[in-house]
Amino acid sequence: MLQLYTDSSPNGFKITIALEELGIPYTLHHIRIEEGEHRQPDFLALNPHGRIPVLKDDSNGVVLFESAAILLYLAEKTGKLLPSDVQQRWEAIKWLQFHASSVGPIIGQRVYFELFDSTPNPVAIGRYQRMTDQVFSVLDQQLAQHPYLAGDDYSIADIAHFGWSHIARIINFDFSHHTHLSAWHDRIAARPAVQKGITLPEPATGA
Ligand SMILES: N[C@@H](CCC(=O)N[C@@H](CS)C(=O)NCC(=O)O)C(=O)O
Repeated sequence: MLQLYTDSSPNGFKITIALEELGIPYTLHHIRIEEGEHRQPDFLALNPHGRIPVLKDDSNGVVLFESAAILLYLAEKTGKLLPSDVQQRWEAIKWLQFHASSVGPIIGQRVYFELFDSTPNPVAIGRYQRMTDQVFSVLDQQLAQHPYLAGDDYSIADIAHFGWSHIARIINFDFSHHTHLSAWHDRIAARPAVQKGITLPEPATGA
């Protein structure tokens, strides 16, 4: 059985969406960040960095943190959500890595400076607004040419980016002027597995 430790948040939704898409059984453990459960010794033993999501595979003892690593693991384990053609496969891995290194962290910093910083910092807010728009523009250009990030096939790259675009919509980090990105978002959001995944363990509120 797969054990998923997660909360209602962008990085967590990537994995609930992937598991719902794959239709494989898993046990969901709700780690409540607001209550500090991600800082408890039991959880730190799984991820010393104290972040969700974490996936544990009882069948072989594999324990993974970092959502991109978990998505790759699930794709490899099932042979799904990652194209088999070598060029498209690496296209998907490239866009997955772009998300993990250049999109998720930037939007995460923007969330902090716009929503949570106790002292408003206009320089940081402006910087992360500009950087967010730059990465949205790169995604928009790719999606102007292809229905999905890796080309014709929906893949873990789309799931990774959707985790954060879903939150961006909720908290009004507007990307509607990036029309291809916006249409891609709506296309992904219409998938039944995505609609279920974003409710687990609870729907995000943006609060
Ligand atoms: N790069 C990590 C980021 C994980 C992450 O930052 N998770 C957030 C929730 S979306 C978290 O656990 N935050 C708790 C904290 O920062 O203390 C991944 O992709 O899994």
